[in-house]
Amino acid sequence: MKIERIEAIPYAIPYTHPLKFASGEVATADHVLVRVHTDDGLVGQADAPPRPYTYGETQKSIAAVIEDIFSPQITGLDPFDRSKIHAVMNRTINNQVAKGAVDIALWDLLGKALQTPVHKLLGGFTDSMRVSHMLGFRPAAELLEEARSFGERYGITTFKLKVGRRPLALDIEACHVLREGLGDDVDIYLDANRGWTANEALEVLRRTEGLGLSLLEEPCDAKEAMSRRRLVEKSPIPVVGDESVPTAGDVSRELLSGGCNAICIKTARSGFTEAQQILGLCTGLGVDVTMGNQIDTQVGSLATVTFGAAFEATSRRAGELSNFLDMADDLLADPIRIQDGRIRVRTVPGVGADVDEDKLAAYRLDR
Ligand code: MUC
Ligand code: MG
Repeated sequence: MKIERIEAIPYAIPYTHPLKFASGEVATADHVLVRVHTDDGLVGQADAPPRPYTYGETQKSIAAVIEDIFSPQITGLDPFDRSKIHAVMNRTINNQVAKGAVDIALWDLLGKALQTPVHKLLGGFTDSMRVSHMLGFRPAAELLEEARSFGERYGITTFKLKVGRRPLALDIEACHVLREGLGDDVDIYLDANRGWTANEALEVLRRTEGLGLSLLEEPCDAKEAMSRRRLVEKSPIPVVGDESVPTAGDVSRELLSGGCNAICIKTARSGFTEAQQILGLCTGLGVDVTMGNQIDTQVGSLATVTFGAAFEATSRRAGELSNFLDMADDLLADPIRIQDGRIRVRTVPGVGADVDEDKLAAYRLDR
């Protein structure tokens, strides 16, 4: 079997409720659907969500690097020769989201070729993941209403609150209102997307003491290494590296330099192959991991479930899997259902993210 070509299809689907956070805002899913075709007619696919404010990639840059650089270099290779394919792609530095999507599309292809669900190829630990819902910037009362309604409708009991605002009192109030309104059994954790300084983050930790917040993600810029290390040393809760750790090399640098002591794994920027390397590194060092969301569509969320459910360490915590609920529509032919706070893996060969071709035709931007 040989790779015949790689397609990078740009498309746009609006959000009904745009997500706002410290580093940006998403009002439209302006993503790229990546398809790897083989000479015997198999197609593996994956979703690439550009996040220019996080990694510098755009919809156009992802489509261009895949079609102009990766596709000609990879065409003719056997899709089972993943190390060779990665060595070829790694000649181009960065472009993590483009590489991640090609990697997931390759795994999808292998699952189809082997007639096996990819969550089983990866590890097959369990068949579903608990869902964590991400709460964007909104007034505290609206946040509580949103969390309550997601709890009632979907059985979700874990919430990640986007913080990193100034004045700090906005986020501090939101933490208090959510804890008081949701009770002690709900897991609440924070993600500042580098919005604060280390000292501001420490002040927030002091002023939310006793609320039982479980994690603090990317509180300040990890490049400010000295103050970040001081924050990690003083924080009573784990400090999670997210956008500072897209690769296994970044993970080892940040853990060794004390820039974080827990790691967010995102399949959208690490694919399944590098996500496995990151997971191995963390498991070996005894570092906790979370399964994050890059504001994914249903196609992307299914990739996260496929990976997260495959391993014990990634199944311990609820994965961030519900951003797609705020989109006006999606490409997935058989929509994801959240039942009792969980999303199940697909038991079909591959990742199981089959796309509705009529919807793709309606939302694609290249025709
Ligand atoms: C997150 O966890 O930070 C926001 C930007 C991005 O790249 O991912 C999201 C969520
Ligand atoms: Mg984050």
